[in-house]
Amino acid sequence: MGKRVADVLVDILAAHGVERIYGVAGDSLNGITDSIRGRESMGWTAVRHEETAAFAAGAEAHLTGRLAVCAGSCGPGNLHLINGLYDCHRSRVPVLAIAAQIPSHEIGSGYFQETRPEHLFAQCSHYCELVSQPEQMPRVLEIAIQTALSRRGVSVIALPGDIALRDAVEHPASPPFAQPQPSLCPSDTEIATLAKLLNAAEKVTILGGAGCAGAHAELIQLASTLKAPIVHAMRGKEFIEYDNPFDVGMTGLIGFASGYHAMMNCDVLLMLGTDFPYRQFFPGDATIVQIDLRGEQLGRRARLDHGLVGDIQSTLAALLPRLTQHEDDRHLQASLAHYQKARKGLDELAVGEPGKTPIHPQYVARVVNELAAKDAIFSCDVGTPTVWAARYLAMNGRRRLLGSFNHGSMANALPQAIGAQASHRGRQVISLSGDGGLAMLLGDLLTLRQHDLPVKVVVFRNDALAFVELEMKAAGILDFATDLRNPDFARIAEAAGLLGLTAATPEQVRPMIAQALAHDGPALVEVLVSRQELSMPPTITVEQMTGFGLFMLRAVLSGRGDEVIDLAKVNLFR
Ligand SMILES: Cc1ncc(C[n+]2csc(CCOP(=O)(O)OP(=O)(O)O)c2C)c(N)n1
Repeated sequence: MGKRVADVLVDILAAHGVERIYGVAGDSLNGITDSIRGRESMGWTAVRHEETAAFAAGAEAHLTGRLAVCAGSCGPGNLHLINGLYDCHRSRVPVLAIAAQIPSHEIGSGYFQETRPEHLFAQCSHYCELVSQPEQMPRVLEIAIQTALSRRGVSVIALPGDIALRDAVEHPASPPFAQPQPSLCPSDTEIATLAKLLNAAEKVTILGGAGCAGAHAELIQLASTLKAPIVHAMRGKEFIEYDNPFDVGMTGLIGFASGYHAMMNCDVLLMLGTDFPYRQFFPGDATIVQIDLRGEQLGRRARLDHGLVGDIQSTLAALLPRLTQHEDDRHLQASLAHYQKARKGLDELAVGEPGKTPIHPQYVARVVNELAAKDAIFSCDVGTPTVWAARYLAMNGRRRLLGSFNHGSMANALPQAIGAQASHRGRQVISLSGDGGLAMLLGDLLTLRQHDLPVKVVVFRNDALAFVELEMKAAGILDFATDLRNPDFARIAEAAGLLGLTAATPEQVRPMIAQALAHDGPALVEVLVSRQELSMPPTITVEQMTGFGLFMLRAVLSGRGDEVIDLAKVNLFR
């Protein structure tokens, strides 16, 4: 039997090093699943919800830098991919989505399950095309792959089930070539101008993001030459925080005071490969310089004095020889001292006071950090788990951290852990899940057993959509609609074939997390944590401050004065 279009598709993916496709099977995907069946070099990673497939593919692509693939059957099947694909696209990871389509001759008739994937996915992809005849293959697929890799984002091909099963037309596929890795550096004149500016500056602060990946040595040398504190954005954490004597933590809505002050007190702010989004956390009167690989990012978040296009590693390598060593380190020392104080304050919150319940979630994150492997891969749910990960997980250059840091979607952590573990069987993978987040894609707990993925899920069970509750309070609104009436997650885990544990007291946290990490298989530890731990930004705006005042007033008037006391106990400005 000759090759079908689906065979050509799977051949090409395999030739590009794709080892698995995440998805949920369906009639319109039969050509593809049938082509995968029996292959050694390609597997089908069945999940229980297509959104999980997209998040999992995104995690794999983030960790490997290579193409990862997900698939959904026609209509609702691929529609379920969409939120995960938005996340992949906004995180700029190379993912190909195969959106199966209804029979080609029915398109336009309002047929059963008919949707228009080319329209649906247009906004969350760089390339999105319908394959309406076999002759388009393999070219459309090759363009989709190359676009996802070179523009770093999502490509979608909509493939009707009948076309997938048709005989392929003999068009030789191009063999995959090594992806180009150009260095991009600002012009000599621009580098000279920047060097002059920095040499004359007294108080420089660096704000680094994910664009600093691969430039650690240059970044540290830059900070050392300029005596500059380094603040990092959340996506920069895994690339910047480690082996970094200039680290002063984070700023922004989930950051803390030292990062905030280092940014606010500088004369020159140097933004390196970051799309840090919060305008209110930028200094008003400092000179701001931004360097980014993509020109369209320049000036997007803050008023700029200078914008340069270049990759961080090449740009810093060109800049460093032109810089003079700064001797005055007062700004650096003040920022580091502030960081130490902020760190101490955060660490003091991360304690398990014997017998005191509910447990501080900070303590849980700290214990996870202490017990996790040196090369663990973490994922954290949007909500307070992201705050705890930002504050208590220490990166070391080998650990990795996954989250929904640009798209901000709940329920990301378990699916990302699935993608991380499926693509890195030997690594320890830990999902820091919210109870709301876990429940949202709870069905995919079953995937851990289905594929024997030894993911460890730590559930911050606070019986609330706690982050939203905090936002309500900050806005002066009484919290409402945020209660969660939860099941016993440990028993659900047990029923799903996982080790399931519940830590109800601080004394149980460490041994249970240790037990889960040592367990030879998937495990879930739910920890009964406090709902009212404030993960406040380092400084809050006047509107938010007014909000907190308003909340307290309303709480008193509605007989919830005890909460006011709880709130008052917390130092908002740590
Ligand atoms: C898909 C989606 N729905 C809603 C939101 C709004 N939202 C942000 S955080 C959050 C609460 C998360 O709750 P949970 O997972 O229990 O974590 P917690 O903050 O309670 O620790 C919600 C509803 C979102 N970001 N994404």
